[in-house]
Amino acid sequence: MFDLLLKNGTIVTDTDTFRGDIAVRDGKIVAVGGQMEEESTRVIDLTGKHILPGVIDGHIHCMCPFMGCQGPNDFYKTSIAGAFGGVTMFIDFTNTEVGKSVYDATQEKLELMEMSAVDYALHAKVVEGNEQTMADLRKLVDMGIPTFKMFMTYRKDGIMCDDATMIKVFKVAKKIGALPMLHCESNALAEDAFDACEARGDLSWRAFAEAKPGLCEAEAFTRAYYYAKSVGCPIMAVHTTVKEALDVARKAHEEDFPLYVETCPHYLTLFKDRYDAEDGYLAICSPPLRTPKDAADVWDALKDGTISITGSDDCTYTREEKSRFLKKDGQGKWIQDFRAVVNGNSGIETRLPILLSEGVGKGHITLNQLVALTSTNIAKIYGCYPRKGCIQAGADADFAIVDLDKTWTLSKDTLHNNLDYCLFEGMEVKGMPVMTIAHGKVIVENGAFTGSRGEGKFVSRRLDPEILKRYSALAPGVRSR
Ligand code: DUC
Ligand code: ZN
Ligand code: ZN
Repeated sequence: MFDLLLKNGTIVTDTDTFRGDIAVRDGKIVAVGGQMEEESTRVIDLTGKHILPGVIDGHIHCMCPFMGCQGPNDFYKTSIAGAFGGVTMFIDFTNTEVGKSVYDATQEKLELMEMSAVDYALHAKVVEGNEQTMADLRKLVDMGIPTFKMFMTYRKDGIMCDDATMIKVFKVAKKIGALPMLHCESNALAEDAFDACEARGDLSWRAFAEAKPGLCEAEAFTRAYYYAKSVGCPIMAVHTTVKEALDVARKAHEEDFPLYVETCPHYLTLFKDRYDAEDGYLAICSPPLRTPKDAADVWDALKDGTISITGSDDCTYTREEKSRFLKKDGQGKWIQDFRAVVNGNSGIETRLPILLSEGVGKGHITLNQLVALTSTNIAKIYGCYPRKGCIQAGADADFAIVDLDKTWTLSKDTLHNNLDYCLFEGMEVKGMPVMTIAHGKVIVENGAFTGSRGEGKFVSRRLDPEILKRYSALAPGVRSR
């Protein structure tokens, strides 16, 4: 007797696509294969639908006070929005501050996350390199938190790690089997450019993008890689947007160095002309939006395997929050000052449909690559595979069911977070998550959320030593491309 039987769907993994049934008992997959006729409490006929492993969002910032703002979504709301986008697990970051231990920040954040309707895990954010921090990092690995993010910029916002701290963390991470994650933007270049903008009296939204060009990202990316290489420590470079950086990754991969790369859908579909609009402040995020040519380079890197994962970098702030520290002129127009705008945008719900439509639909990536980029590789790199990220007996019964033919329009009115705008407003997409299943329970069906607050559980992670050692452990075929 099964609890759930998914019949007649097309099963998609990172390597295969095949017709078959999936049987679930006690929240786990118990069988995957041909026609199954055993009795089941619930049987769902998925003829014409594709069954993907539940989407994992390894990069969100929820309930994260930043630049004087808090954001309108708590973890319950964010998990609901995610569920509508096929997300069955996400990973957030500790709200570490200078003078507050990363261990205490971990306990606080885990408490906030308990309301989530889907499974969750945590990365530690490191902002200083004292003895206490280094001791805490060891404790965190034992608690199943083996990934540590460092910001190479935002000095004035108090969360930047200086180079010496980065190197220290790399050394500790190497010893304890952890993976440092880097936000790569050169603080020196950014601060200098911001000062120059102020001096010439141009703090427009557009000037923001020009002040942090690809070079600002590539310099930090290259520096992080050189430090990592010199220490012999693997790293993950998040939200990567430019070819200069991707070419550095390609070189690292030729040497089989474990430099992993993430990008986000907004760098593939939104461009810096958004900053020319009066409400361009809504699109202020870091790194900034770039050009269609940059996006084409990023698609190439998704296709050739240089980029291993995608994340949303979901970091939501309302219109009021985005403009909280701005003033208007006599004509009611914004007096533009990009420094006063909190950085971040939403994406947990839109990541899968955008990658289905713009990526698979337009031939940039295959459906199997999409599965790797939205689930399997994330589980592998962040240490929760094969419990997560795959469709095989023994794994958690987490699925995103998609209808590849369904077209719809992205809009704040149809998405499920508490935002009063959507940067993708009006974008037509083809391919839609129509049902989400977490631990064998249907949590989104027929356009309704059927999950429950607090049903998500903390996922303790342990990194695969092979993936920490060599890039080819993740992507065996990729180096011979
Ligand atoms: N970038 C953003 O846009 N928001 C939050 C943090 C970040 O790195
Ligand atoms: Zn970042
Ligand atoms: Zn981020």
